[in-house]
Amino acid sequence: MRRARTLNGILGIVSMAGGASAQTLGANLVVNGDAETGTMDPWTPTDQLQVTPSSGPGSLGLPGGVSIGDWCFAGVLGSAVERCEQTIDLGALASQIDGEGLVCEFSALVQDRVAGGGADVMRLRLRFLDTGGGELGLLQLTDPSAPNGVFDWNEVSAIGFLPVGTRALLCEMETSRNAGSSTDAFADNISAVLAEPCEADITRDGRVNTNDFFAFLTIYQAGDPGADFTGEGDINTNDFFAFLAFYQGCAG
Ligand SMILES: [Ca+2]
Ligand SMILES: [Ca+2]
Ligand SMILES: [Ca+2]
Ligand SMILES: [Ca+2]
Repeated sequence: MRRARTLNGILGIVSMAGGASAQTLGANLVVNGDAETGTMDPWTPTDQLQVTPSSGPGSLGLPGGVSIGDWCFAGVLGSAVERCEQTIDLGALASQIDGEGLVCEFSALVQDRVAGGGADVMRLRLRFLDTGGGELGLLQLTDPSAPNGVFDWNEVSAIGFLPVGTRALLCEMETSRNAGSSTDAFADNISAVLAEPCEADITRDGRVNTNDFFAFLTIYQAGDPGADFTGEGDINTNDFFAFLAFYQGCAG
């Protein structure tokens, strides 16, 4: 049986009645993910990647209305492979993560550079950690398009449910260099946002699409308790229409 949801739940709008949770959901949890402090704080270790003026990567490929501000992240000088990270504590959200579940969207701008056949590469990872620091899963972002000599930004994102037991996020930046002394791979606008899942996300992958429609039909026809969207213990056409309302509110 499903817990009846409010319209706020349908639309994915965060209730403000949940204290710390309400402030956390819907907000970017990555601190200084846009490099605009002009420093690496709070990324550690601080002697790895660097903030660099945004004139370096330029603005080619930026989506309309998206700005990289004055600074972005880059490997620049240093080791051929450089890595830094920050940890985001989710202890206050434990009951939600292990109960109804929370969806996490990880997004950023990335720019790899390929010149002369070699690639300088930026990799962003968001690892889902348990209380002991063990990894339960991850989301990863890379530049999907880096033609030789074309130095453009790509906006990338990945979404997924936080595994039960997730208590922290570990956000990592890693660059690797093909040759020379400077790594020309960039990142900016790094964001990790948590949200309540849509009730119509039957497949629990963070997205609502026709896969969920067919998954609902399957459990509906099978009389599965998960199809009881009205929550009264019976499965009938009212549940079908209740599912449709959630589906139409979330699909897209
Ligand atoms: Ca920036
Ligand atoms: Ca690119
Ligand atoms: Ca889905
Ligand atoms: Ca029902």
